[in-house]
Amino acid sequence: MARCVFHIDLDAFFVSVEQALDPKLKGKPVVVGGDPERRGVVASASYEARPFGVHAGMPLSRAHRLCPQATFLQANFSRYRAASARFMGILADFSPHIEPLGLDEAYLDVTGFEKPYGSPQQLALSIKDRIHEELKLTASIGIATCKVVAKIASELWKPNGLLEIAVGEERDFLGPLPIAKLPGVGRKTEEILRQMGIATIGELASLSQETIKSRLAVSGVAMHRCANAIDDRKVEAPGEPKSISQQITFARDTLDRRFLAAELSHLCEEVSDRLRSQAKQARCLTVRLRYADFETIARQITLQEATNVNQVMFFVAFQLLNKALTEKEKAIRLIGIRASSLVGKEKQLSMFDPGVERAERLDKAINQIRSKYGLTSIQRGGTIPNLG
Ligand code: TTP
Ligand code: MG
Repeated sequence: MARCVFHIDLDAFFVSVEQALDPKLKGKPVVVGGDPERRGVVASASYEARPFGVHAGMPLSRAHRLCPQATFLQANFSRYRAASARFMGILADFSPHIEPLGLDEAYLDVTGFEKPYGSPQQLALSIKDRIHEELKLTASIGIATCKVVAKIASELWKPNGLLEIAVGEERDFLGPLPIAKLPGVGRKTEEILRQMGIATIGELASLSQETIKSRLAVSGVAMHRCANAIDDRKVEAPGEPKSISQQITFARDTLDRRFLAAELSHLCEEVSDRLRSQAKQARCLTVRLRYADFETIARQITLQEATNVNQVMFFVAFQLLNKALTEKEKAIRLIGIRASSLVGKEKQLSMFDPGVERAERLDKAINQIRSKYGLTSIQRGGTIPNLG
């Protein structure tokens, strides 16, 4: 039996949440991302700002030049998280088979659940109504027999869209669309395909699998299957996160070690908090640096013992930062930290005072760093040792 898969994506999500809270912003060009005088990028642009060429990922300064009359707002993540939780709650009322893909997007397998509504379209309209009534937001919904077709359909009919691709019509629907509409086809892949004379999904679909495999290896095969609307991926809640990361772009490029260390310390606090809230520990820590010229490097270490202790993470990350700073004297634009190789929290050693356990872990980490980078590379004392 054919499946009935929905892809649901909220329209201009961050902006629409702001417009719902402040109706004066409705129908106007609005950009969420931050102050256009400062560095940063557009996170979300209202549909009224898009005809001016404003889109997500563009520097705010450029968005301001293109559309100076737009209202620029700082992102307010707690608002978006709250709206997202309510959005997912509404979807879960229609089917238990839900796969969130971020804050404003989800797949829903409604096979069999459409019966009481009369048709998949009627069910989709009920979802849209509830989202509108309860959240004052609009959603676009694609309906198809598989994920990839449903996703392309929802994106094609934005905003406030509803597009159903009937069973058996998937390939005819995909055929004329440009290859860039296929998920996973980025600029590089698009260029390779263009060089092969492939501009549409239909042209990609008609290639032999061997031809595409020889140029794009395994990812080419996956794309080729999608282009032929062969997609049996289930709708299921994603597994555990593989890593937790946090990064910050500075308002000004800097080589100020004290400032960098302080920022790193904040990032470690945030990541270790998130690890602890998920009862996870990390075995691997990575510090990423992006220089003023956009060169990006990563320095990584695998710990002998997994941790989620802020102090331990900071000491380790600080050494990785120091090492990178010694290697290159270039101003830094962005710093980030990633905790990966996550494991469930070990059982608590209840006989010990947690403070003792923490100190032991710190000692272990310091010893490990010393053996790797030398005895003088790390010192106890103030939080930010030896910055000179
Ligand atoms: P999207 O669904 O890609 O974008 P959108 O909801 O703003 O607009 P659309 O109507 O085209 O769906 O992303 C959802 C939210 O994720 C978006 O509102 C803001 C955030 N986001 C970023 O922070 N940075 C980005 O580069 C993108 C693409 C999205
Ligand atoms: Mg969206």
